[in-house]
Amino acid sequence: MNTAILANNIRKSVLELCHKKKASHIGGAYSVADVLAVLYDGVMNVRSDNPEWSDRDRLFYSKGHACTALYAVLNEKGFFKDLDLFNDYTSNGSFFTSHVNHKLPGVELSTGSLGHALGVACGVALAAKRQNKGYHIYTIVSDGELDEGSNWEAILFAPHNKLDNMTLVVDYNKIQSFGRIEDVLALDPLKDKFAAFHWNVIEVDGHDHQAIKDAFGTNFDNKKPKVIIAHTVKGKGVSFMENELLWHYRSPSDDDYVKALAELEMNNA
Ligand SMILES: Cc1ncc(C[n+]2csc(CCOP(=O)(O)OP(=O)(O)O)c2C)c(N)n1
Ligand SMILES: [Mg+2]
Repeated sequence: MNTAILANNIRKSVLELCHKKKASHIGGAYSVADVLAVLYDGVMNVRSDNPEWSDRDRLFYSKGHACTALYAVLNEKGFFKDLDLFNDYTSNGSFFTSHVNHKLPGVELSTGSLGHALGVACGVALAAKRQNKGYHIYTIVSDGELDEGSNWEAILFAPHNKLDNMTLVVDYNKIQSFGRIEDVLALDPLKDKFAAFHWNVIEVDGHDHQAIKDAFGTNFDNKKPKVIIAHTVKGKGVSFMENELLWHYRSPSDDDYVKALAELEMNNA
């Protein structure tokens, strides 16, 4: 399966989950779908048949509200062979909670209270360095999430400790829950801010799979951590959801579901 098909399958699964369970956050799941597809299609060294393998690469997925995209890619990659994502998502007693749950195979950290995963990732990266472990630590944060001060402590900490075994991805979709980033709390010039904090910075179109792959593959050899600022579109993949604030919280109606699925099916034709 190529990454384009994987990304489209992620989007179809997300649609199914959000429609069937009347769940939110489809917009943020769609903006990050391509980054996840590339990460899990050969960038990250993980084993679905042994999710706790000690030398695995780690992903700390901080934007836990957009759990459907992470659950979808793990499902596609065979991490949930003994589980039933589509039936059990948000059901009482299920680990498929509506924010990311670490009790699921392949999930490192429960997230949903924004602003925590990058600090945890720094700790794991520091431990890996001290133990001479070769695995890589990935973190994905959303853009609105960068309003949380805890992120900036971690952004200071990582270069100070020469954590070049870390890669951070910012899903820069320019929209948070109640408004546009530039209106609520502007981040630009984001690249300059990371550079001033001594990170290696790469900016990419977060829907261009080759560009994302190249960014993950770029090594700087200067002991600094790397951040990939992925310029994305909230709701990417379904025309009437793209760049629309509404789709942060709205779940697809029956009519929306049919229209959205028709668009996604066209990509597989
Ligand atoms: C600490 C904390 N405050 C508030 C919320 C409520 N909340 C859920 S998503 C969100 C913002 C979503 O915008 P963004 O971070 O840009 O995510 P994305 O656009 O990728 O969905 C907020 C404030 C939360 N989950 N955690
Ligand atoms: Mg956002």
